[in-house]
Amino acid sequence: IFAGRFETERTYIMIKPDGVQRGYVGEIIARFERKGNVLKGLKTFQCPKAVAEEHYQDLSEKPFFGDLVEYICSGPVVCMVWEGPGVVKSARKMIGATNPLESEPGTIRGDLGAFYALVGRNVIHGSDSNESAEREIALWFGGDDELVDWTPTITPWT
Ligand code: 3AN
Repeated sequence: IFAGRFETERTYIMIKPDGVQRGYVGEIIARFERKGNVLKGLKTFQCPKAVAEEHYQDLSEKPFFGDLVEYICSGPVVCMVWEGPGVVKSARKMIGATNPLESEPGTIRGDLGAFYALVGRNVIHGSDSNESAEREIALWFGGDDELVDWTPTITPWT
């Protein structure tokens, strides 16, 4: 992929139980595809408590931690690995602010987040750094056999 000044990198994206149950899986995948990112891993997953606790380990002291873990485990999530130039940052921009009430129109949370929902029910997760991305990919995917290393044969508009 022609990456210009951006590194080609991977990020971990997860559609949370509210996003899955409200029927946004296709819409969200379409947005990442349209941006030119490459899908390297995809699965539905019923998250065990231990995995959610490890994923959110940095928030373990927060008052909402228990509720957050319960919410992530309340129904299936869709786990994805997307690769692209600068994808960690661009995905965060596409996702929007944590609170759907504050996220801009045009972002996933701004367009799809429900205004009546609690702040944490925000449809989607995206890694906040390259280090988090690699940690989260290793946590949510059971090794490289769950990921496919491929490059599109046609790269449009280069
Ligand atoms: P983001 O997902 O935008 O990176 P973080 O990393 O600050 O946001 O928070 C991680 C997750 O914790 C959020 N996605 C959200 O589900 C939950 N969370 C954050 N702040 C709150 C809060 N005030 N109340 C409940 N859950 C929260």
